[in-house]
Amino acid sequence: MSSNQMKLERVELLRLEMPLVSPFRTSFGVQTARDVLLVVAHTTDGAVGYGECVALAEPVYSEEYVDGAAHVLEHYLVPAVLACEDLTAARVAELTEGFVGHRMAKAALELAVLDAELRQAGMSLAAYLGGTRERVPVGVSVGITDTIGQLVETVQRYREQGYGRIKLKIEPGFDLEPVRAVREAVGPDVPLQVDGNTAYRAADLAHVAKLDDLGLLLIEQPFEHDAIALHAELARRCRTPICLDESITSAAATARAILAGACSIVNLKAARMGGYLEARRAHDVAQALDTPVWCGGMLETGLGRAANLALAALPGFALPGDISASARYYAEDLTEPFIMVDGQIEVPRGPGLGLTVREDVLGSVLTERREIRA
Ligand code: OSB
Ligand code: MG
Repeated sequence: MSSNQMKLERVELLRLEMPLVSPFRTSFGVQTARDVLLVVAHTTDGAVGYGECVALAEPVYSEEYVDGAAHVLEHYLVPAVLACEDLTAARVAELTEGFVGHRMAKAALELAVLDAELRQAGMSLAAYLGGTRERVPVGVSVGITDTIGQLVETVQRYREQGYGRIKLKIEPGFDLEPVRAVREAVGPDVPLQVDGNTAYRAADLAHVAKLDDLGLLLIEQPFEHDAIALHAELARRCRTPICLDESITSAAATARAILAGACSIVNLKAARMGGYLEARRAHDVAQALDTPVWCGGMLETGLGRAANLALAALPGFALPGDISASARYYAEDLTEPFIMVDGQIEVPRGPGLGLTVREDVLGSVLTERREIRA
């Protein structure tokens, strides 16, 4: 075996119930806690790696959901990888490509193997991916509220905490008026963007295009994931850049969306496209097409956020990411807490994800543990 090749001895699937500091409402519904699935890879040499699966509890952001991800990992993906005698993270995608879809589950497994590989090699994930920055600018994603007053108050609280860029979740019935109220409250210079999470339909085109008057940095995914032509038509009607999230399921999908004129900015989420290695390829495609990217989030714990910070250290990440400080999500994070300084968070430099799991916190939120052996 060459030096970076490994064999897995066992894989643990951990389920955690992490209470959120405040409910997070999108057009998909409300989340009050994060139902986290962690993949822990143990190699025969004693190396350990962690991968956080970002699938939500219900199949509303994409077809994946956390019970389904746990099932496909236990019965299909993990056995395929456990059987490999000369494993590297780069091989996980080919070992599991016979199983269709399940990109978030595959991404979590690949990340666990990659973390183990890099911890063994003493290299950080940022260095492995080709990150060039030591800290990255971040923003905050603000959920839908019952009243416009509550939204303005929430945004002002985040502004006081130092968040430079604000993203507002919108849906039909909660869009022009609340966004205009926030714009008036924060003034013309604060970078503001919106995210429709696929809640709008073709008949809403003219209405969505009215967001163009609000001085937004970008409009994220108002229409369904496969509505490429519709997003391209919106882009023709707006000066505001259109950004896609749910549509971007691979590096190839990144190229297709950009070349179709459906977006001029891309929200990169590694898990949505099957892993950090595919996300790196999507970043390179976007760079080749002169299209800026930024790093999206899925309310990750510190482990998933460490990986996102490493990705966001790449040169094409020209806009602040949805990578907020630990305190925005969890009273007790799974890792040492991430802190924001001057609107930026430091990229971890230790081997692999570069952080340790706080076993006391893990013990207090653990709801289920399964082990799969070779
Ligand atoms: O669309 O970016 C999204 C959370 C869950 C599902 C989809 C999205 C989000 C967020 C959270 O916006 C951003 C974050 O993790 O801070
Ligand atoms: Mg989004």
